[in-house]
Amino acid sequence: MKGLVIKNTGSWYVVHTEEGDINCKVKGNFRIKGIRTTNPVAVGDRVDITVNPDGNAFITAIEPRDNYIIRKAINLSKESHIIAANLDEAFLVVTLAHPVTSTTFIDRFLATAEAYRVKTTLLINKIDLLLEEEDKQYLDAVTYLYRSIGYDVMHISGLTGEGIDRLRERIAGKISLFSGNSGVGKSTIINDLLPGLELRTAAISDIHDTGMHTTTFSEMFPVPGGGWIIDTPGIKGFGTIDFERGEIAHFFPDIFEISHDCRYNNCTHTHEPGCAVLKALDDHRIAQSRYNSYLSILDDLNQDKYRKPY
Ligand SMILES: Nc1nc2c(ncn2[C@@H]2O[C@H](COP(=O)(O)OP(=O)(O)O)[C@@H](O)[C@H]2O)c(=O)[nH]1
Ligand SMILES: [Mg+2]
Ligand SMILES: [Zn+2]
Repeated sequence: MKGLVIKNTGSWYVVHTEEGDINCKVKGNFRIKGIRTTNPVAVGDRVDITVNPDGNAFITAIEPRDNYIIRKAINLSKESHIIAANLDEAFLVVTLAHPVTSTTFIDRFLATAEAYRVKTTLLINKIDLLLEEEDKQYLDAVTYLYRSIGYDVMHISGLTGEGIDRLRERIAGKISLFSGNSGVGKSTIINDLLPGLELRTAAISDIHDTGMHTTTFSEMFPVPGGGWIIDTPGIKGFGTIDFERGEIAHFFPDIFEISHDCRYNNCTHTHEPGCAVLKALDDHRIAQSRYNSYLSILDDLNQDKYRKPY
């Protein structure tokens, strides 16, 4: 029987089939070549399952994935966790206030999504809180920056419902991943989109004070009329995969475009003479925040190098 993996609780997978949702275990070895993952099967996987006469059900095969997104484990075990597979689109929920999402976080997410070829839209939530002229100008600047790079940017409020109808149209019939820091309003937005679901939402103070949101299991919810939403609770950092030093710029479209004019084709855009990126930074044709995010990934690689045991 064919099905769709809609939940992963660690040892069990819930598979959605025409005969209902079935709890399954995994049989067989589905490791991705060259990557050690904590979960061989991921939410969003299209699978074959077999139900034994004793009632135990097993996932026996996974269809090839169109794409997938991986997060490195927080520890140094070099293991990765597949967050979700077969995505049509990712929505990164960010807030400019309460809490502030850092541009580094945004850019690292976008770069990782570029690497996996997952189309990403920025959802700027809690715009009901941006009332001062200064806040509005900052909203405009952030919106302009990411639109000019080529990303879709939507302004929404999970609280007032502003922009939610447009978002509902966008996700119709698609598999959409929602991600973002804790407290930005993911659950609130998903509840707006899927009435009746009633995911737990939390006051920001709760999140900080009680250290909740410790589960990292993704879950898929059906959209009325077709499509699925994938919620990724508790994912703080996102990415980063094992970028190659010379490859990082490929995933920053604004930097990549200009890097064609660098004198050396192995330019890291940090110190090299004739670097078009450094020149563009000087001329404000590349945003300092984007360049800083680029450097932060480069820096990770340097640190990793020192950490490796050879
Ligand atoms: N002012 C305002 N608060 C919001 C909005 N969306 C969510 N919140 C609040 O932000 C807090 C965190 O929301 P939650 O959905 O739990 O965030 P999550 O951790 O990303 O799932 C809750 O107190 C929500 O009521 C919004 O658009 N405007
Ligand atoms: Mg939540
Ligand atoms: Zn350069």
